[in-house]
Amino acid sequence: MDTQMQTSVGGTGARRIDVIVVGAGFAGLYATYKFREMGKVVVGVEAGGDVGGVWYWNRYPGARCDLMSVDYSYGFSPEIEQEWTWSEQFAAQPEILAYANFVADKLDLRRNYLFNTRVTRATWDDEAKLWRATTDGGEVLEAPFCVMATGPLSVPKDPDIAGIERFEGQLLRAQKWPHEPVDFKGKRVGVIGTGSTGVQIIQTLGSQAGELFVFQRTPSFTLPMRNHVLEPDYVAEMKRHYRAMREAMRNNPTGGTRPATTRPFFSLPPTQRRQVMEQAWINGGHTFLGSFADLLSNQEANDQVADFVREKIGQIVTDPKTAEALKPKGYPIFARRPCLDTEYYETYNRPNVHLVDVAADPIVEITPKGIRTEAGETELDILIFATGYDALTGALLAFDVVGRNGRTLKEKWASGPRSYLGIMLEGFPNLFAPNGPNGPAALANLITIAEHDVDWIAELIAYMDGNGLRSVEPSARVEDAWMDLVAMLAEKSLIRKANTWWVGANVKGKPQGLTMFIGGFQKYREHCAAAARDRAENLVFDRARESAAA
Ligand code: NA7
Repeated sequence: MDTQMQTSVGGTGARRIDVIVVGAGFAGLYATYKFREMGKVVVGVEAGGDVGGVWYWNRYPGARCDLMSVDYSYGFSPEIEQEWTWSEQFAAQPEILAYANFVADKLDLRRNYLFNTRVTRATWDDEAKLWRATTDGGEVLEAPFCVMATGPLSVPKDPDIAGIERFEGQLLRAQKWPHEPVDFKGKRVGVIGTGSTGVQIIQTLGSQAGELFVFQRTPSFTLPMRNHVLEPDYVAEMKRHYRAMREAMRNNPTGGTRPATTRPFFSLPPTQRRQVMEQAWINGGHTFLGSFADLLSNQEANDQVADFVREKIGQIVTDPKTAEALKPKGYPIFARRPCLDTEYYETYNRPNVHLVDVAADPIVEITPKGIRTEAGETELDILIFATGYDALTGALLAFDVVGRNGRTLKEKWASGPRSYLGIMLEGFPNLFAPNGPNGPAALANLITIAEHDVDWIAELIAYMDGNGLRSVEPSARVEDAWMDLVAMLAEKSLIRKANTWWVGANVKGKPQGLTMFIGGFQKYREHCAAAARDRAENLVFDRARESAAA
């Protein structure tokens, strides 16, 4: 760490700085840059050995972002936009990690970070108006502001299956993949999990493994990604038009450039609807969802699109029994995050790839040699968990965050996460969570949201600096109103009808419910802008001073 960042060490042994940033993913890196540009002394704390967040950890074969590279990149620096060149429409993990490194180098961000370090506890001192964060390295950081850029998908979740520790083969977790290459040649490989991660691993390992066994509990709907190399002419054009594209992204419900229509499904006659769906299938990507406006609100429209995709699965997969097992049923399409694939369904036509339908033949246990289902044991050399995350709230609840009057975040969120705009929390002054729960995170582009949220926070901090204010938190009234709005919108959406991480269903004992703002990024931005305009009404500044004056 740079010596300029070594600030005063008080009598308590704590290091006194201006802003603590937890995380060196895309939100954390931008926050560190932004606050440093404001003249603040920033220390970032990151559990990984380097920058990149989820892209640092997720090195599994086939890892790739299913948002377009142009969208899934920073918009704050025209220089970075011009200097960095994406090679594919949908970038693979190594390229995204290289991009994060490029940004960190260019902006010299590493000097602000403590790597291989975790925050173990963060406590608000209401008298001193400071957050005090303790790290597992024994360091104590004190700062008026704490930014939790801990990511919505950063706490891996193992499957709830007995016997994991007894497995004698090689056990690999997608979200903590080894840095060394893994040799799959001639090996019997098992994969548990068929969400976005599992789909990417399966389609990649089908041609590498000796035998690949897919233990599928819930099939995902997956649509063709149609990834391709970006031609130099297109890249040049894109670079000329970045500004206009970023503006369009800011005004798009997804925070990306994907078009969204206002056309309802049944406004078109059946033959035209079919044409639109065929075209969406050919175009690939998430364009399907934007082809009709009501796919997440009209069950009948949703059913027809789901039937269309099931029909495609039946056409691709040659073995009728396997095709049937791969067809998702019982939940609306798009209510579980749709995956984008490259020949995922085709992979099941390979003789070395075997689908084990564990909904029909449940897993009993993991044995020293492999996996035992009710029907028998499958012996494996390598077992891969692609079993998801304790998403949205997991990282913030993984350590003690103690707010005003000693109330912990675990207590505040005992019945589910509550926040204001997904950024601030009543009772937790000067604590900010870009991409936090109850915001649009996970339903829109996380980099666009992160940049927006960090800018919003920075503006608030600048306002406080300019007005001699030391602490801020939302009033209980505005937080309740925001939560009512989030719940009211969620109630209208088909998303809550599937058991997914979106609703907390994948973690035993977790409060269930859709805790994301589903009104779209553009509307979210409008809410945030309005909140900033009416700051005095919505936010409580310097509570202590107020009560002293009373
Ligand atoms: P997901 O989407 O949460 O998928 C996890 C998968 O693991 C899912 O298919 C689960 O089946 C499966 N799973 C979990 N536990 C078990 C057990 N015990 N037995 C069988 N199968 C199990 O995580 P991903 O990492 O794929 O994707 C997360 C996000 O990252 C994704 O949405 C993108 O936004 C990027 P289940 O559905 O619970 O039956």
